[in-house]
Amino acid sequence: VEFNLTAQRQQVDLGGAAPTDMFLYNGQLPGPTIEATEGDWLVVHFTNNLPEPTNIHWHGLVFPPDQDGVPMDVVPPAGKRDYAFRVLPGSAGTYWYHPHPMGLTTMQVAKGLAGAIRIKAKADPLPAALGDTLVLLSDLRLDAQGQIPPSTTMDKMNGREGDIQLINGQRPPVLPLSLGESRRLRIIDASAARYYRLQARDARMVQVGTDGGLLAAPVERSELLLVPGARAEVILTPTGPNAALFNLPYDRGVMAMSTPGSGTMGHGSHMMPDGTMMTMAASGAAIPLLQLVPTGPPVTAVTLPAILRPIAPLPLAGAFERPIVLTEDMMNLDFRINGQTFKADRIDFQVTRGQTEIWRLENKGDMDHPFHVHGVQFQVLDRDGVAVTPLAWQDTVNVRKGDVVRIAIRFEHYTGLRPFHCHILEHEEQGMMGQVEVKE
Ligand SMILES: [Cu+2]
Repeated sequence: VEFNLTAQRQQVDLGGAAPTDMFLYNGQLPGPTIEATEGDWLVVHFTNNLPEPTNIHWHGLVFPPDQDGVPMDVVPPAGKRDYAFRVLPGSAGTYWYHPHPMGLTTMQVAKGLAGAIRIKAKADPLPAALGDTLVLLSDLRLDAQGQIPPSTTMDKMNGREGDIQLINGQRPPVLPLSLGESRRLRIIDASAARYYRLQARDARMVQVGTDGGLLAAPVERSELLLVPGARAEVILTPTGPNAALFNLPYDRGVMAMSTPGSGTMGHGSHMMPDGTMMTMAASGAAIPLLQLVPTGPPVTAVTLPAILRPIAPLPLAGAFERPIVLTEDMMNLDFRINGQTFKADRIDFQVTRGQTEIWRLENKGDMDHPFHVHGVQFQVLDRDGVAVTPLAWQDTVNVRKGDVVRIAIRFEHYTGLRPFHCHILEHEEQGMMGQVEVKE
């Protein structure tokens, strides 16, 4: 399956004071959806028409490291390269692509570079009558001139959130869906820092998939937390007249400025070098993300299969438990893994191909961090000692402030270097990234 992708600078009329200077794939917001079937070879002919280096990371897919756009492996302005890899059998699911160049990722994503990847199954257990709708969540910030401003110091601390929440580049989106009619949604959090605490109102939400494809069985959800980089597949069915998908407030520990002397220093507050006090920010209001609008009379819901696919637990006997500690240094605005900020020429540790390890992710900071590993799907074992169910394949897991999350991880197919990092892009750029070498 072949695609041509060009990253280009473009003026787009977003209804602001002036056309907005954006970076887009093939002139589209979001970029074109890449579709393939598990087992296919995927070939992408990429051209960089941006005025700066860029590359493409295929978030969530398992493929050789030399086909990954990792921070130092960039395409210069006016440069071209092909990315080619086999989409492994068993990897049907929802993925996405975005740039990952050293120090430039946040702003390139903020300016519009992201797109969805749909990997179809050879035999899909979900009925085709459910449809298949991509929901790519992103956000946008425009200044008074209608432009996308550079990140502020606060963004570097909290991660950059735009105040305009978009679905598939649109606002406010509607989904035609009649009472009782079920729709399969593949939801992608493609924002640089925004958490989505999704709640269906006047509608039923059943989760059928995570980052790495389908769950073993459908699970009914009253809410679902999606963190930057992560995906979920859900079946949404309107049950009442005001059906909508809402985004509820979630406290991920972001800081807000307060006037000097207005509060007392406590857990979660920081005095900045200029004397400004930062304290935990209050969370916002619930906002409707997606309205479900009936197009006809009520219909009978499609029955979901009770079993979707088998998921075998990774073998844990004799697995090495590796401590990975996440910390924040607010004074220096850096974010660390095991006490160190990212160095491109440092290998943080080595693992053996095919051997399962347990990574013990401990967040000693005041903010949540969504932890992502390139080129692998892992299983979350437990959170603060409590088993996480159901068993699922993930490449991104939220490590809440104060939490210990243990994951079982096995690099099965390829050797080489793999980055792992916080998917709040500013945190990654401020150092919260490392490299594991997978060796034979
Ligand atoms: Cu982080």
